[in-house]
Amino acid sequence: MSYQTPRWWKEATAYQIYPRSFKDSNGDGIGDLAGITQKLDYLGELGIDLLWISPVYQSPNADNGYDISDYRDIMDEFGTMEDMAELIRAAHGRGIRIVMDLVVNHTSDRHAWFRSSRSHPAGPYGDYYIWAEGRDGEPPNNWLSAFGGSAWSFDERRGQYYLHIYTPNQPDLNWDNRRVRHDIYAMMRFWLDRGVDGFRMDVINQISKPPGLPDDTDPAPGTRPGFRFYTNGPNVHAYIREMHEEVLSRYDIVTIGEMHATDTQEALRYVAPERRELDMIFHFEHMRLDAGPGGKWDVKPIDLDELKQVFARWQHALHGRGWNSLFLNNHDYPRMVSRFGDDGEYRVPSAKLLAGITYLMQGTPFLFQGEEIGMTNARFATIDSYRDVETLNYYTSQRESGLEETEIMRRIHLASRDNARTPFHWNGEPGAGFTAGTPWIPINDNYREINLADQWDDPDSVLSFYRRLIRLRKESGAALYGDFEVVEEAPSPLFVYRRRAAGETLTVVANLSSEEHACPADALPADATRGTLLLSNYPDGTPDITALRPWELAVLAG
Ligand code: TEU
Ligand code: CA
Repeated sequence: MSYQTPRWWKEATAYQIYPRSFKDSNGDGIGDLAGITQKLDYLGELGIDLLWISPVYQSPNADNGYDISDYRDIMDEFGTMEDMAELIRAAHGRGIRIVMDLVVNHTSDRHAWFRSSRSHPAGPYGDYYIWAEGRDGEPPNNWLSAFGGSAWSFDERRGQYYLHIYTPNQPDLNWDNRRVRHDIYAMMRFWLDRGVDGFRMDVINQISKPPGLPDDTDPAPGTRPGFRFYTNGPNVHAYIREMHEEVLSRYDIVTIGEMHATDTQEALRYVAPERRELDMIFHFEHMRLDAGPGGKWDVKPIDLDELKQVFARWQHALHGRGWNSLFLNNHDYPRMVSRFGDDGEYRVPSAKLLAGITYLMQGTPFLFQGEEIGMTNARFATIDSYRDVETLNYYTSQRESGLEETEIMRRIHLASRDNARTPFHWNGEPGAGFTAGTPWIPINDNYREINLADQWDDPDSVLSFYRRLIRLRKESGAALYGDFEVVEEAPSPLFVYRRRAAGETLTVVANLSSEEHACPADALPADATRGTLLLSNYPDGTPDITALRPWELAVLAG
């Protein structure tokens, strides 16, 4: 058993808010900061002590706030700087810390830096972005954008191409320019000095591009040209270390880097404390298991053995050497119960089970708004109900290449980011308690059956289970810091693991299938009885731990 240094952010339970869809306080159909402040009591009661709030800065919303036009101001629809100060104050008053989203791989094309860069190439911001000459009227290289088309756009005014890994409205910053980096550090200090408790860093492992911006003639399978060059690029660690020295090390904060295509070995270079870089990363190995050969839209069933292997690999690799984040959904992915569970007959037990197996591993849980009531994917009938730029671009490109409408919509129902972005269901009234007006994106039809008000006093609700789970984790040294071991005697569809700390052992027993399944007695603690049951996802607890019902979860002492 190796040692894990206790830290507040390791023991925290984090909750991601997608502000547009959380709570609208003024009836314009868009969630806002005052709405979040209104719901802090709810979050505190649930057991949340850390919020990650998706971007709230000034933004023209080409990518819902991930395109920032002013880092030092709040988006008009979300409120004012005063509302943000009030939210920080009110949260801190309840013992809840706040992490902002830091989007610094790119800005909006409306940011003052970009406006200046495109009109004054020789001016102070001329080199703030990545500009290059075309090749005979073609872009400088063959890199593709994450959201379709070339990663380069031609700027008439400047007469050059600029790089954008995301939409053309999100030009990539030139991190090789020292002044860019120091402007970003100053902006980070601006927020930390206002009481913010850390950052979730958007695509932070993509900030360093290779010299010469070469063509990618051999992209890794399932990825787009260019991706392998700028993901964990040449200077990324040097820049993050510099950021740590200049900013992060001077505050008691938490940092989480969003890192696609990052394995455990690379992860340790970011999160091993002696490296002085970041506290945690979000990796996506488990979030890519249903991507077929055609990528995220080519959805295939998740292989449970693979999921268990990914979980175990990260638990072992980081134990005693770094710290994990734990999550099964966020604003970019489908709802976890629709994806990893069964959102039909077994929605309630499978939503609980997924939370139980994920958040009892070693790491900091990141709940995504709505999962605590078991919200499901949205299956809007037509494309005009969708808002996400990635989804809309995908629809258009597939129509153009002749794919059938029904097949496109089937894929969108499975994989669209909007699945996670529909408004939170506060109650079963029209508007779902989210808004008194017209919501910016339709509300999922099932809000009358799935909503917080109905679950509040129901001891068997998904919500009540989350309350118990969060408390159990907080009160258990084994759950927080214990080591992790998969119990091999219990093959899939069972997932059984053990957490052990000095003087305490927990066994998590789960059946990830819609059929009953026997659990071998040698996979269970020797004295496993109802008396050792700490948590169950069925109303009556488990009558017999060796005979698991569909999607049954039991957490045992010992
Ligand atoms: O996402 C990074 C990212 O790689 C996404 O493109 C992801 O692969 C995709 O959404 C999966 O469908 C971050 C943010 O989380 C996302 O919301 C932003 O759109 C993106 O960066 C650009 O800022
Ligand atoms: Ca509003």
